[in-house]
Amino acid sequence: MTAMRWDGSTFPEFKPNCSSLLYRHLSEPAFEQLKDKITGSGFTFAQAINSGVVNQDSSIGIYAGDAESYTLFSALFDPIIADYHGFTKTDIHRSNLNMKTLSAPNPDPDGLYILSTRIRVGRNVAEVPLGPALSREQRNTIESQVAKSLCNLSGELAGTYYPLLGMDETVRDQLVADHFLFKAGDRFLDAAGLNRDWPEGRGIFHNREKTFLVWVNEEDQLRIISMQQGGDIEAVFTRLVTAVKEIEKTVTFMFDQRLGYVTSCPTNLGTAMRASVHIRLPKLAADMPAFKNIADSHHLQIRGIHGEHSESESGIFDISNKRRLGVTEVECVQDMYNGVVALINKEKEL
Ligand code: ADP
Ligand code: IOM
Repeated sequence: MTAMRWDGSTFPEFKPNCSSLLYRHLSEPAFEQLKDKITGSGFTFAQAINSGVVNQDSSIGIYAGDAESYTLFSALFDPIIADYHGFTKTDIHRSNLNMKTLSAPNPDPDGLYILSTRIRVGRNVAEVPLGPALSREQRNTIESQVAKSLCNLSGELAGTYYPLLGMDETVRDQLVADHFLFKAGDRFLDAAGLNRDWPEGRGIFHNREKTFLVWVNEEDQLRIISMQQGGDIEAVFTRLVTAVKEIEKTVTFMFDQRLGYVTSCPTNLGTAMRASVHIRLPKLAADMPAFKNIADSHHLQIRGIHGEHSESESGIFDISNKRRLGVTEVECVQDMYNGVVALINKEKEL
């Protein structure tokens, strides 16, 4: 796989229909100030914004290669972070994993709208660069350390690690189609340097029921996932919190006092949590302005049925919390729950 590259020496050209946060916040003076900066792990400003320059349909378009990227390139990261999360320079990350403070009873006990619920967090290992700046050896070491830690989990979390290298293509395609595994060849990740040496160093761990899964070395080094059919959000959250606490006993994650868990994409900073439902809303789908209005007022993001950059099918959408930094984990799930209740009420009304 050869990633597309732009040479980074002159201010990038943006198409008239480009609406990425990179386009919105990259001024010519900021570009001149940043273009020759390079982090301690050798990550350049051109690498940071390459994805958004070559993929002009990016929603964000910028990636960090290490924790230092967020300070060295702060003239661009800070306004993007403020725009996406509503998080300013004086704000501080907050965490709350206390299930008792969440109020999210199943919003669809009869199973008329919600097909499945999924909550994931992104995590990266402390003391090494993030995915876009990792060397092949560093990536492979992370894979073996993380796989070893995961294989020691017990009870409901016990499972098996399946490396992508050597995985049968039909097995892999089925895991992707069933929404368990990340897809190959994502052009946004490719241009961010996240698909180098593919498929080496990547894989998926899951328990027997596929209700607890961990992606290894995709956009983040770990994506810890809890998911199941139906709308029992509290059960999904409880399993996720248990799993994260267990993994933290053996793997130290990259963490920053202000920005929380450090992730390669600024949208995932803080909690790195995306709580979503796959939900059937055919009537609202026919009235997108009303749909978007409810989504915006509840800080929700609307994705298609195969995740980011995919389309909806048969009136089914992926609805999740948008803000992840400056809000706690409980608030992320509460945002999703409150919004989903509002969407179901509107669908019933139509
Ligand atoms: P991420 O959630 O890690 O940001 P994506 O948006 O690409 O990444 O989603 C990854 C996969 O998870 C996709 O196959 C998507 O359809 C699936 N997915 C997301 N939410 C749900 C859900 N509530 N139920 C089932 N699958 C889901
Ligand atoms: N998180 C990342 N995959 N995404 C925001 C890419 C983009 O559209 O810029």
